[in-house]
Amino acid sequence: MQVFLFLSAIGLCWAQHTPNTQLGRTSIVHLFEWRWADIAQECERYLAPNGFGGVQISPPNENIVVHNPSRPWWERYQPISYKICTRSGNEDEFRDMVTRCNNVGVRVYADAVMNHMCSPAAGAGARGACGSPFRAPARAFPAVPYSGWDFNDRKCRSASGGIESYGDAAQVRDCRLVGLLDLALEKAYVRCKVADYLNHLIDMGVAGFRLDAAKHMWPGDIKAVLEKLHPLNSTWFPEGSRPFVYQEVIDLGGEAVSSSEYFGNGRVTEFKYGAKLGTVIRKWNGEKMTYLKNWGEGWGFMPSDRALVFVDNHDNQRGHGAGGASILTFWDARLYKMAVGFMLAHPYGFTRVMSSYHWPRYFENGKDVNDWVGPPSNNETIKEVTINPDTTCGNGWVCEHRWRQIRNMVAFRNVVDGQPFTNWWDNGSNQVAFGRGNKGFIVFNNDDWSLSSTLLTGLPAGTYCDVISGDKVDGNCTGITISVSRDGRAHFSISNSAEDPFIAIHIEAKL
Ligand code: QV4
Ligand code: CA
Repeated sequence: MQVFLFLSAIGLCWAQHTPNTQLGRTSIVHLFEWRWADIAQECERYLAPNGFGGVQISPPNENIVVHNPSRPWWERYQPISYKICTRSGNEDEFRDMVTRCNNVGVRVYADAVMNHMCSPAAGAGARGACGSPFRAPARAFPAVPYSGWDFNDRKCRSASGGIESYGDAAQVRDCRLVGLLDLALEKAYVRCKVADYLNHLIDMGVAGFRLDAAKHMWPGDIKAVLEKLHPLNSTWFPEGSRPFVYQEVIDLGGEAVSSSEYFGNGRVTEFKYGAKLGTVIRKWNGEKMTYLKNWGEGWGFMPSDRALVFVDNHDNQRGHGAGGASILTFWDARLYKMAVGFMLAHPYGFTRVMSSYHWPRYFENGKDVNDWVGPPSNNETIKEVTINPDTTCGNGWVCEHRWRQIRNMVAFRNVVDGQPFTNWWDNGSNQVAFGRGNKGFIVFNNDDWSLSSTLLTGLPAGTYCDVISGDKVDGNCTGITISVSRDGRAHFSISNSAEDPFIAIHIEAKL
């Protein structure tokens, strides 16, 4: 019995919490709405050389086409079929991306939309991005095929057929999320169709899945689909590897569905993380960085080995989903870099970095009326991600993952992987510092006055390059340097008006 439990933990559960990244690569990046051709190049030219573990991609299956008046990003969360055919590219381009990324050790995680198909609100004449016919009011999706029996219309118990109360778990799972036709995942047929789609992606080499709208699916139905999945492609992964699974469940507390119900299937998104970190770094509600001393489970978050964490995601960076106004994004670049720096230095959770595109954000009565605007495009074709001479991105792509401070903190996290959280220091306000064993140390000044302190870093004696203000290039530092004495102490000065009021050093940035 014990042996059986052990084996099933390894075979069915345990492996799905581990991300299948290459050893020493500890973060992934969401390249939101990028084309497969650009991701393939980015894996080779940037992600692999800079130690990124993988990429979360936008949903690869055929979606509805919406003109709103031009095409919103959110049309990709309205499936029409499981053909690999979207504005990001076709199946050949997808296969080429996965192959090229895997060949340089960068994993691909697909955003899997399996809770629903499109909304019938899309009127007559609507089409799929690949031309597949469908009639949503009749529940007809012949390219799968799905028909009326494959949806939860009879099972849902709300008056409108939509989710009316998040206090009722059955409604949340069986009724329509913003009108989207809810799939009957209790049916063997539907489970098979979804598993066939995911297996198609696995066979091409993906390393795992973000399960969209997981809160809206019964954990047992998800489990039944996961049990049908193939092991990962043995060209790149050890025999018998299971796909990494992270489930999108927004649990800020106080609802009928909670994150812990999903731990048996894989990791779960910890939405409290970005909401709280934004509140602290903005210094709202009397929060201060000093309180971050027990960040993690001490703040009521889920266990670290179950959490997928991020400062912002494609929804809450534009007011969708949850998290609220405290969420930090590239629009608040100075505070955002501190938040991402803190996340990547801290041992809690498996970390995902956001990479966005610009949109004409415009608030009316507190709401961004352009929250729907899709990626940079020419006549509906997504624009290429161009690279400027200074390594930033052009054509409207923000590429936060290429910002020096963020890129270097991704490397910091790899260097300190497995090291304990040590040498915490704070001034009782918003100046804090901590180390990761004898491998790395980070100091923040988010107060309105300067920081000037000698702190115990835990690092070996030597001169270190601050990877926030600069880079170590050919043995020299392009930013400020920090001298650690033989007792492991170093003096830090950070002006409150510094462009980036934080300093990070690690043993691979020793000069
Ligand atoms: C509208 C009305 C509805 C009405 C419906 C039908 O708002 O009240 O019932 O018409 O008449 C788009 C529109 C939305 C529209 C809907 C259906 O924005 O106004 O409903 O289409 O036509 C994304 C966007 C949604 C978008 C959806 C589908 O955020 O705005 O809806 O894609 O295109 C909860 C969930 C969580 C979810 C989060 C946003 O628990 O799971 O909301 N997050 C994920 C994704 C998210 C995606 C979905 C789920 C759905 O991260 O990007 O929603 O797949 O917290
Ligand atoms: Ca559902």
